[in-house]
Amino acid sequence: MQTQPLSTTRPYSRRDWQTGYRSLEQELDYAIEDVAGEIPPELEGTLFRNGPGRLELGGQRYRHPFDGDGMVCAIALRNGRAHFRNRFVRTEGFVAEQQAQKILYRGVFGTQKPGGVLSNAFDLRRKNIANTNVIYWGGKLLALWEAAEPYRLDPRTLETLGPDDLKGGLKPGEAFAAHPWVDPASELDGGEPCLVNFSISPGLSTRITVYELNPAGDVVRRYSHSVPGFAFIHDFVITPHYCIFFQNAVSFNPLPFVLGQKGAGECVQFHPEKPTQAVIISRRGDHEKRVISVNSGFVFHHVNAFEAGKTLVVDSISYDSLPTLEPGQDYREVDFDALAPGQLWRFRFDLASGSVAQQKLDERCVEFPVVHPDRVGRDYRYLFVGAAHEPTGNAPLQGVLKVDLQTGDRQLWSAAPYGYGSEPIFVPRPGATAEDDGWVLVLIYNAERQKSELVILDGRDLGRGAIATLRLGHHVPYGLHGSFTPE
Ligand code: 3ON
Ligand code: FE
Repeated sequence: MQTQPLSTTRPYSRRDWQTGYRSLEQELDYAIEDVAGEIPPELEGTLFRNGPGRLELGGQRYRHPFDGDGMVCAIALRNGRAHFRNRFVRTEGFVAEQQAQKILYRGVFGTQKPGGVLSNAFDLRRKNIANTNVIYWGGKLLALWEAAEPYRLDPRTLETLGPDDLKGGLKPGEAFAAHPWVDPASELDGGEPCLVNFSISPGLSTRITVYELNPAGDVVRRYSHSVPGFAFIHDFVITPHYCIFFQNAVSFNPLPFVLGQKGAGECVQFHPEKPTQAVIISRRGDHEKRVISVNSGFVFHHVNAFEAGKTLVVDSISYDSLPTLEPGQDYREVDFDALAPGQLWRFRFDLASGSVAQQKLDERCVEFPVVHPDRVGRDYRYLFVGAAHEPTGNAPLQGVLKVDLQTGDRQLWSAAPYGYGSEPIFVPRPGATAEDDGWVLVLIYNAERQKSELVILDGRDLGRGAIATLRLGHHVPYGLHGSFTPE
């Protein structure tokens, strides 16, 4: 009898992957000349991306990349040519630390000030690091971090203009989450687009505040609800009539944070045996709230949601468990095989009966989903998502998966074995009618060159491979979210 050897070959190497977690200290401004293939001339606008640009300071590494200082990249595409620019967001804390050249603030995910527990105990201040998303709305470019106010940047130079209170729409101390959605045709605004975002004010009970902004950037509606217990809600979803929040089953023990032993984020514990509370808030009238329990696993990101009669359909990326770093453990030494992958799920909430049906749509490890901007909150056919190379198991993102929710067809574009992925962005082709007719833009870290490249794919057929590869002259550390604006 023949036995098959256990396969030890992987499409990735952890050593390679790690090299993407280096700070990019330089701020650059140059025309991208090294282009393979052709940038479609109709693809015009600017891709903005945000993420941790600095991962250490004063000889001390940050404990977690989510503590890294926000650095925004802008790749402008015009007439088939491209230009790169990057700048750090000069938040108050960043400027102070830049001057001191040492860590002055504790990070939410466990970065500590030098000097041990004693110098960290009872320091409950938070450094706004503006590192999670960047959007262009109401004529403003805003860098977002979910625990504080947005920072406004000059869209041409990326120079930091300062904190922004949305023309007084945000009260002092109020946060603005990093996951706004644009409702492409808001019913309460005569079909105009409307940006919908939220803030979480955590505590013994949690206040969820929703902000709806018109295209001029005014907060035209704001409404709040309190839910019992602590909440860690990173993202949400909208439909024309509802906002839906997944209040993951977590508890918070502030003691190690207060005593200077852990970051606040490290004091959040996930209880997989307990259900998530799906908080469904009406976007109109008196904004009534409805709560439905669902066994969803832990959800950071949602894909989209839509209404089908009395059913609310929510598509999300779910984890069976949440990773925790052991004291002293380096995040770059992660054992991918020991962690739960993020997987695509569909939840159907029956608003009449309060029952939920759920279904895993795919086994593959995925993160950072995106849909056509005109399909946000509407029944939709296609999604694109950052994906692992192999169809099962937990692994770093190395490509883009396209899922046809109508036929079940899937297409994977992979940059393995040397490419490491990030959030794809879908840009519709001007004048197109088909939902997948556009381009998928994804920043890939190429570990062989130790530099990054922007890959442009054809949304209709990922199998065509890169239409264009724009090779940067340096790396960009693995980022979080971004957006494309035709301007
Ligand atoms: O103390 C409370 C708990 C808490 C965690 C309240 C709080 C508001 C201070 C808080 C803060 C939360 C923050 C600041 C969250 C920031 C999250 C962040 C920067 C990123 C989240 C990313 C999520 C995912 C799923 C990333 C995936 C990345 C990969 C697959 C790697 O390529
Ligand atoms: Fe996110």
